[in-house]
Amino acid sequence: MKTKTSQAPGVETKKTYCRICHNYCAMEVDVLDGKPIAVRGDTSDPVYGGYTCIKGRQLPNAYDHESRITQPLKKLADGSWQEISSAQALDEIADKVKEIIVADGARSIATYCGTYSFQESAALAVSRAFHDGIGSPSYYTSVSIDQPAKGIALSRFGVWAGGPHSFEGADVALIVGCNTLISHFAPYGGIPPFSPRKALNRGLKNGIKMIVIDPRKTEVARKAHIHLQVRPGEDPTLLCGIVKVILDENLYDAAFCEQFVDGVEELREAVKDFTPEYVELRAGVPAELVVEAARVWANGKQGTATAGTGPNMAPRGNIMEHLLHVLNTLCGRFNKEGDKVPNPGVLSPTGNRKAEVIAPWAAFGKDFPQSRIRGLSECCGEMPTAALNDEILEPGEGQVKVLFNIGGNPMVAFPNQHKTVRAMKALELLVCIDVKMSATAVMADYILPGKICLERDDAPVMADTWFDVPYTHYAEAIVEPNGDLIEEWEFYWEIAHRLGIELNLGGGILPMDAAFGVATGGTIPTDHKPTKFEVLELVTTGTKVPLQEIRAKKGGFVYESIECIVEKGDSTARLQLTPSGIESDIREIREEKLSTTGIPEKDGTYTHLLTSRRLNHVYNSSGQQFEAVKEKGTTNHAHMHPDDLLKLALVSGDLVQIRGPGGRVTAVTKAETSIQQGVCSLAHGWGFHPDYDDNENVREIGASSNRLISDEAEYDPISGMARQSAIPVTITAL
Ligand SMILES: Nc1nc2c(c(=O)[nH]1)N[C@H]1C(S)=C(S)[C@@H](COP(=O)(O)OP(=O)(O)OC[C@H]3O[C@@H](n4cnc5c(=O)[nH]c(N)nc54)[C@H](O)[C@@H]3O)O[C@H]1N2
Ligand SMILES: Nc1nc2c(c(=O)[nH]1)N[C@H]1C(S)=C(S)[C@@H](COP(=O)(O)OP(=O)(O)OC[C@H]3O[C@@H](n4cnc5c(=O)[nH]c(N)nc54)[C@H](O)[C@@H]3O)O[C@H]1N2
Ligand code: SF4
Ligand SMILES: [Mo]
Repeated sequence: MKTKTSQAPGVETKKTYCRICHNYCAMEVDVLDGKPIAVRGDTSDPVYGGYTCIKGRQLPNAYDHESRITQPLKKLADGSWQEISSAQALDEIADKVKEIIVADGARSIATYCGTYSFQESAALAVSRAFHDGIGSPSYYTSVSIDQPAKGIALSRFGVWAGGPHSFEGADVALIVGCNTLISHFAPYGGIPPFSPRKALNRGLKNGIKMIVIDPRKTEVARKAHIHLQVRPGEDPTLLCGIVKVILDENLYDAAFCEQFVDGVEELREAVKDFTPEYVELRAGVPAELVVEAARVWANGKQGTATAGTGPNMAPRGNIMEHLLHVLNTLCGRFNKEGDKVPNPGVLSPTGNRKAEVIAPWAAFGKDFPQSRIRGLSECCGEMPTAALNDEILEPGEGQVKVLFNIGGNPMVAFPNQHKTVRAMKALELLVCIDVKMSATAVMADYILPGKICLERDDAPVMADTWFDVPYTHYAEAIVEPNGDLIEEWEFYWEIAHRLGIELNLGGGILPMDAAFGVATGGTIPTDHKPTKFEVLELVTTGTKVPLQEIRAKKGGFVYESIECIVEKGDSTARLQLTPSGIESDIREIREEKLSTTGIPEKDGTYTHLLTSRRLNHVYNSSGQQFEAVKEKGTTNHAHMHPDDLLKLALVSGDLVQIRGPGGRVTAVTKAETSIQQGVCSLAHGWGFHPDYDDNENVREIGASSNRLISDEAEYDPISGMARQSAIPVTITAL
C-alpha cells in the first residue's frame, strides 16, 4: 500500500474513509505499530475536501477504548460471560442453528441488520444470500423502522428513469423534516451531505430558495427562505394544500404530465377541499405562507422535494412520500432527454438512462411471504421489523427462535421497548455482532466482536449514486485487528460453511474452502475462504470501472470519463399520481373529525406531540462511551418551548415524566425557543433498558423514546411501522 511517512519515527499516514455513519468522509490516518494514533479529514479528496465531524474523529479512540469487546463472549447459565475463541462460538452457534432448523424449520432463523450492517459493504448481500440459502424469509433490517415509505411510494408511483434533479444548480428546494447539517442524511436532491454547510452556502449564494417544513427551526430551517413550522404529523395535510394551489393556479408542467403522467384530474378532485384555510387550521401554517410556498416551489426551474425521517415516522408516511413524488412530477423536476446525469454511479452496473417511466411494480401484499402479525407481509424485499417482536413471542409454525442482530440495537431502536425485552428474553439463541456491551448485547447468548472500519476493506456500495459526481473510494484495512474479531459478511460465510449452504451473491457463488466438502454441481470453488476484495467483486459485479483499478487508486477519486446523457425513451409506462388507495387515503384525512383548534379528535387527550431528532455528537446509540462525546452531553434532552416549561413551573435541567401509548420515561428538560409550544423533541437511541435504568440515572444514560411507543396502537398497514414521531404524550413535572 502506498503510504506517506510523516516526521515521527515509524508513523505512516494511510488513506481511508470513515464508516461511523453513512457519510463516508475521506480521511488520513496516522498508523504506528499497526494501530491508529490520529485521524484527520483528507484535504486532497475531491468530494469531501477534508470534512469530518466529532463522531468520526473518535476512531483512534474507538480502536482500543476500554468499552470495546475484543474477544467473543458466551453467556453461561449463571448469567456471567466467558471469553471463548471465535471458532468455538461459531461451531456452537452453527450446531444450535442446525438443531432448530430441523425441529422448527428455517423460518425460525431470523436476521436483523441494523445501521452497522449498512457500513460493512458486504453485510447486506451476504446475509441476504444466507437467508435465500437456508430458505428463511425472516430477514429484517432497520429500513422498515426508518423510512419504508420511500420504497412503498416508488413502487406505487413508478420511477422516472432519467433520475431526479440534483441540488447542485437548483433554484429551489423543498425539504420536509430532514436536518442534513446534523444528520448528513440527504435523500435524492437534498443538500449534498459530504461537506453540507459548504454545499448549502454555495447553493444559497447561487440564489437557491429553500422551503423547509419542520416543527422545529432546525439548523437547515434557519437558512430557509420560507420555513413552514408545521404541526407534527400534519405534513400530508400541508402537502395536499400545496398541491391544490399548484393545480388551481395552473402552475404545473402540463406538457410533461400530458406525455408521461396519469391521474391529474383525479388528484385535483382528491385535494379540492384542502384549502389554505383548512391547512392553517389543521397544520398550523398560515394560509398565505402555504400559497407562497406553493408558488415559490412551482415557479422554480430545477430542484427536488425530499423528506427525512421526521415526517416518515409520523402517521401516513406513505402518503407524505407519495405527495413529494406528486410535487416533483407535476413540476417535471427530472433529468429529461439530452440532460446530463451528474452521477450514474461507478460501482453500479453500466447502463444508459432513458427519458421514460419505469412502471410501478408489486412490492408487498398477498403474493409475498406473509407475516403472522397484524396482516402484514414482506415489503420491498424484507419483513417488517416493527412486527419482529411479535414473530418471536407468538407461538406456532414459523415462530422466530434465533436472532442474529448484526450491527443493530433492537432494545433501543424497536418500537415498544417493554415488548422488546420480552422478545429478546424469549429467544432460544440471540447472537449480536457489536463493538460494545449494548442494551441488546447484554441480553445475548453470544457476542461476536465486530471489526471497526479501519480494520477492514470496504467500498461505498450503498452511497454509489448519492455523490454529485462519479466518485468512489476503495478503503483497504489499514490497522491490525484488535482482537479475535469477525466481519459481518464473514459471520454468515462461517455459519453457511458449517451448514453446507452455498452463498449466491447474484454476481456469483462465494468460494468455500476444502473443508466444505462436495460443491453443489461443482459450481463452487472449494479451495479457499474468499478475501473481502473477492467478496466485494461479487457484490459489485458490473462496475463501470474494475474494482481492482479503484483499489489501486488509494483514496477517493472522481471518474470523469463516466458520462451519462439521458437518451430518448421508448416505454409507454406512465407515472401514477393516484394509484389505487391514494384517493381514499387522502379523503380519509379530510374526513377526520377535528377539534375547534384543528387537532384530530382520534388522538385523544395529550399535552405534547413528541418528535424525533438527531444529535450531532452521537449516531443513534453509538458513540456515547467516548469522553469527547460525553463533554457534549450524557443525556438526550427533552427539548421544549420555555413557556411550556414555565407552565409546569420548571426550568431547563429539571426532570419531567413523559407518558406515551407504550409506557413512561423520565427525561431531562432543555428550553428551546425554536420549538412550537405543545411539541417536545427527543432523540432516540438513548437509555438502556427497563431492567437497568430508572429515574436516578437519566442524566447519565438518557431516556428511551421507544419505551413510549406502542407498536399496536397505531401503525402503518403496509410497512407495520409504528407512530415513531408526532406521538401524543402527556408531560408532567417530577
Ligand atoms: N422512536 C424512534 N425509533 C427509531 C428511530 C427514531 O427516530 N425514533 N429511528 C429509527 C432509525 S432511522 C434507525 S436506522 C434505527 C436504528 O436501529 P439500530 O441500527 O438497531 O440501532 P443503533 O442504535 O444504530 O445500533 C447500532 C449498534 O451497532 C453497534 N456498533 C457500533 N459500531 C459498530 C461496528 O463498527 N460494527 C458493528 N458490528 N456494530 C457496531 C452499536 O454499539 C449499536 O449497538 O432505529 C429506528 N428507531
Ligand atoms: N449526528 C447524527 N447523524 C445521524 C444519526 C444520528 O443519530 N446522529 N442518525 C442517522 C440515521 S439512522 C438516519 S435515518 C438519518 C436521519 O436523518 P434526518 O431525517 O435528517 O434526521 P433528523 O436530523 O432527525 O431530522 C428529522 C427532522 O424531522 C423533524 N420532524 C420530526 N417530526 C416531524 C413531522 O411530523 N413533520 C416534519 N415535517 N418534520 C418532523 C425533526 O424536527 C427533525 O428536524 O440520520 C443519520 N445521521
Ligand atoms: S460525518 Fe462524521 S461520522 Fe459520518 S462519515 Fe463523516 S466523519 Fe464519519
Ligand atoms: Mo436510520
